[in-house]
Amino acid sequence: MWAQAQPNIALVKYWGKSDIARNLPAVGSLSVTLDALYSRMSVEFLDDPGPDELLTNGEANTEMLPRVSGCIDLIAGNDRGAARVQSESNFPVAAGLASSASAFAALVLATYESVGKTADTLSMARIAGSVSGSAARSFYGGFVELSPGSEDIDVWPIADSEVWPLKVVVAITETGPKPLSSGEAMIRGAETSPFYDSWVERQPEDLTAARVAVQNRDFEQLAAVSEHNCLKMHTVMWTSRPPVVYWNKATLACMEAVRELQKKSEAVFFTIDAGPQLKAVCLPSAEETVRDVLAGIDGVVTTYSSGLGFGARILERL
Ligand code: 2P0
Repeated sequence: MWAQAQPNIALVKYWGKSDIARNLPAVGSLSVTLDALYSRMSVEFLDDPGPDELLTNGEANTEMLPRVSGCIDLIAGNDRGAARVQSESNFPVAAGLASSASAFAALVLATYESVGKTADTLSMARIAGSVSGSAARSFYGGFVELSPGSEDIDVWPIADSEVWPLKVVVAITETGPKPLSSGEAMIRGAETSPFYDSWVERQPEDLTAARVAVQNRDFEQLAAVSEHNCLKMHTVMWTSRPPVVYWNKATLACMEAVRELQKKSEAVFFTIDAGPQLKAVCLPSAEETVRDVLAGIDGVVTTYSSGLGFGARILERL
């Protein structure tokens, strides 16, 4: 039995924690769930208590194993047989493509299924979110909003993918792992960036603007607030001490290309996460042009094109 979840891309970003121990976000966020990229997980419990095992695309993955084991403990307890976990994904991990979001959403669902427990989607999303904040959003499809709350997060879908079928073109500019995890970078930003407090304070107005833009299918408004919110988050990163800069030359070239396309009235905007990849969100009519332009930029290794997809689910067969 396999569970599948897709990565999500935040248009209004999660950056900062209000409670590091419980991994509670300091700000709300709004994302789109992708359909073309996936993580699949299967969890099998053995009779012996021996160490857990994690195979990623068929290879032993000791780096991610402690977080995976900890996540399984939250559902199955730590007095359990060893877990044999297999994971597969069709995109590079740890490259600013939210691989932890889809991986932990799929892992939580696969673990529940394997131990034969049931839980509502929000409870599962909360468990996934306590391991990786963005994973909570991958339980839902289409446009998703997450609200921080003082005790626990709330997360819910605000519009289905069919309601506003936007496209996302991802330009991969580097496939290696990122230099600093987003969790560490967020903590550094909260401690050292002079702009962190106003980032947190101004987040509700960006969330409202984005939510209203989605409700009204107002592409221009969504573009304006998303680019603004993305650049604000990166300003917090750049002004952290020491600074956190995930971009490279090609990231900037992609951003400039998106600006040029906008001048030609193409319906497209950019967003960038904790990595050097640029995600161009566009109307279906602009997808081909956007992909052609981004694929032709020096330093762009490959591009992915995706529609918006569904939340985490169990696969009957692979
Ligand atoms: C987001 N990111 O909203 C933001 C934008 C990266 C940049 O959520 O520390 O790896 O495990 O809770 O889930 C990165 O998220 O962070 C992230 P942790 P996670 O998508």
